[in-house]
Amino acid sequence: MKAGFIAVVGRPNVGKSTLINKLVSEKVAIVSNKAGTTRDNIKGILNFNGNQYIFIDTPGIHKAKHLLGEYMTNSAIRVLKDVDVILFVLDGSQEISTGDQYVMERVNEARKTPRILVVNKIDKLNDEQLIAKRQEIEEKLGKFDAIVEIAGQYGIGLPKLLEAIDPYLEEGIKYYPDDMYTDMSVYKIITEIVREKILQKTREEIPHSVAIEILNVEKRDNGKDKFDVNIYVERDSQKGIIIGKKGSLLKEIGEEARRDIEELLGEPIYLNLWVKVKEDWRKKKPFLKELGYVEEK
Ligand SMILES: Nc1nc2c(ncn2[C@@H]2O[C@H](COP(=O)(O)OP(=O)(O)OP(=O)(O)O)[C@@H](O)[C@H]2O)c(=O)[nH]1
Ligand SMILES: [Mg+2]
Repeated sequence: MKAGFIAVVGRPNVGKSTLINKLVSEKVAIVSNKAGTTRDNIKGILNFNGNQYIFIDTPGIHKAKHLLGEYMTNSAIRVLKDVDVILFVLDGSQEISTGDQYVMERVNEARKTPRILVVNKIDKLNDEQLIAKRQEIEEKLGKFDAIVEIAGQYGIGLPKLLEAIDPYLEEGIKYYPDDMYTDMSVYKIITEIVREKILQKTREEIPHSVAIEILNVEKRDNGKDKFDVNIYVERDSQKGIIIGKKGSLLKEIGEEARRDIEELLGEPIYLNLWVKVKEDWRKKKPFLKELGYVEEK
């Protein structure tokens, strides 16, 4: 029996959350094509071949422009020193950028932690491009304890990735029960799924301007709990967009979120969504605290 904590870091949108969902075969982390989808560290746990792999999904590391962004980047950086190994994930289909180098600098600050470079999205590369990518990595990022090429979304390269992680797991330890695949609470699952649906159905500034909070939970005699959920946006105009024509978009968000939540919880629920405006909430510390976007001390 071996076990270990594995930080999954990288710049936004490289596919960290998609990879973790695939590894644990459950949807623990929400995913979208918008940078900045993940806002907190979330654990995804895989028990495989007698080993326990505890993956920590983190927000994309970037130069923050507001308090929420600062919290997000700090959450990712904070775990680097406390894990057994770091997976530094790159989008292999894009040129290595200053954004990736910024992540590399943060990884280098956690000097003692072993690091594996994960080149993701190789489904988009041909053989020639892959060879050029290897060269580019050596020139721009230097050496790693291991380099693994994968396409997380399609499960390509994942056995090799687990093999590369194995040497860094600790002998004789197990941290979580076998049937546990995440550390997320029911509340967190609900708010994250609602946020995912909004991210997937809106564009531009809306995905980043949304925060979700559970207002009220009512136990019903029929066993179906009713959740009242607030969706906060920063402007009146955003409220109109999320509600949509005659409430059509909000209805769609609610129905899809409910279906996903019921599947994850294994029981039916009622889900009521409300949209409220809270100006510039991303810059307001007390509100960020209320939402749980505060650093654990
Ligand atoms: N072609 C391809 N696309 C992928 C792959 N993995 C992820 N993607 C896509 O990349 C986008 C971002 O995926 P996420 O998993 O949300 O990325 P992330 O790194 O967690 O992003 P943040 O949470 O914003 O930091 C989504 O549109 C995914 O479908 C892959 O292996 N191949
Ligand atoms: Mg993510």
